[in-house]
Amino acid sequence: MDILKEKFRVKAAEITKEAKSIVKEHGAKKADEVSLRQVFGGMRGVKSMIWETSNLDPEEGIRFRGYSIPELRKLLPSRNGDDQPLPEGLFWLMLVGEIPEQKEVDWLSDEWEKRATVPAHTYAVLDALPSHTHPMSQFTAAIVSMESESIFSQRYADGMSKYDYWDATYEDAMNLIAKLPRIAAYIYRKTFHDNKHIEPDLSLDWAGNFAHMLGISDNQFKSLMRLYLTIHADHEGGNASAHTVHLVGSTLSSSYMAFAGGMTSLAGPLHGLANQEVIKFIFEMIEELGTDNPSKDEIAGYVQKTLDAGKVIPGYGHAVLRQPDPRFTAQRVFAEKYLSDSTIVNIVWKLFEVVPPILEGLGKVKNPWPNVDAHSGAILVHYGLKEYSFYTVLFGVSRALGVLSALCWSRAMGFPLERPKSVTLDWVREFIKES
Ligand code: CMX
Repeated sequence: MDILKEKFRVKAAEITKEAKSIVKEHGAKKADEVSLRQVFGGMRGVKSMIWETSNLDPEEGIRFRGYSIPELRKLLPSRNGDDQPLPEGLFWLMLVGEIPEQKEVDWLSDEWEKRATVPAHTYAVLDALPSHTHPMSQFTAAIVSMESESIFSQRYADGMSKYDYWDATYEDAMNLIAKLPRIAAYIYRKTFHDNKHIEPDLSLDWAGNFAHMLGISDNQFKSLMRLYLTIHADHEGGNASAHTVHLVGSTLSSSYMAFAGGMTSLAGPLHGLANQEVIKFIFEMIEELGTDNPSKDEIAGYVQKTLDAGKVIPGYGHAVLRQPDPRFTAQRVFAEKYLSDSTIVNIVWKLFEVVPPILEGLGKVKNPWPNVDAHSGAILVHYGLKEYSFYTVLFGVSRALGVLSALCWSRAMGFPLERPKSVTLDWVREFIKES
């Protein structure tokens, strides 16, 4: 058994025992009450699942196993003096709750490299799709096509005991995460660079090699990818992509199917696709205003026009957060260090000054502040990754780390099929009469 799997086995046995006794002794205690507003309003805030890998505070933002992003930037191992953390370290932390040592992270980089070969038929599936297929649809199709390799599905068909589900899920999670950068890079080079692919550099780490295969050789871009793939990894369990993986996974479909479900969810413009929408919005604004150095007044006018047309301002607002997203701030810190002269980054910073008061003025937006998607595209454009329809794939590669480590926990803890209750409007009418 590999070192990470053995650590997970021991932790999971301990926590599962504790969880069982909590439910036995305290199972009747009320964790929440649900209002009709929540029933109609997308279940905001309803406490309804266990998610160990991260937790989101409305004011403070995300903490991964108790650590904030600035803390992780200091504590997680990095590569040869790079000042950004390695996503391998975050995966380790999310899976077993411990900050790994450098040698453990190096082991994980090597382990993922060993598991990274993508089946030939997956490339054939991608090649069969028309070139105008959105990169997120390509990404999802590729993931579904690899279900044929699922160890969980094979072992289940052979009659696996439920006590071994976690083991097969761990194997699938590790294999899938290992392969995602190659698939994503293949989609990018096929769609935007005449199908000219770049061989992996086996001496690099997971994110660095991904940056290399995308075809951007700048070392700063490798560093950015390490940061990017770390901060997008997890945002507790209730967000749409994570919750989808949790729901689909609860049916015992494989990690491949559950993760593909999560990716279809991430591909919506109110969620992960907002990262492409932000850059599209900025490009269209530059075009309409006829300048890449617009004044704050010009930006305010364009924002107002967008709202008047019944559209949202992408990259702003959040279902849980009530402050600027620390993932936005982490990217801003990176950009302040390396990209303060970038025209497009400066537009993002001006939007940060202009948009919140306008959204606040609408009197209905609960969070007028920027989210993670408000900043990411501008940095990518600076390094030459301008094809914004690809951006959500980058988000998806990162999100695998959180949702698949959480799926290992769901399987280890033996969580049942998820099945909340829906009600009809007739039920609501009766309920109102009676209450
Ligand atoms: N621009 C314009 N209007 C906005 C807005 C924005 N950025 N954010 C919220 N609103 C509006 C809502 O559309 C809603 O209007 P109606 O009452 O007319 O329907 C009202 O304000 C109240 O919404 P809310 O309670 O503040 O926000 P929700 O929890 O319903 O929605 C979110 C959250 C993210 C979908 C919303 O803020 C939004 O659409 N933002 C823009 C898209 C975006 O950036 N999404 C990415 C989120 C991060 C991620 O998942 O990656």
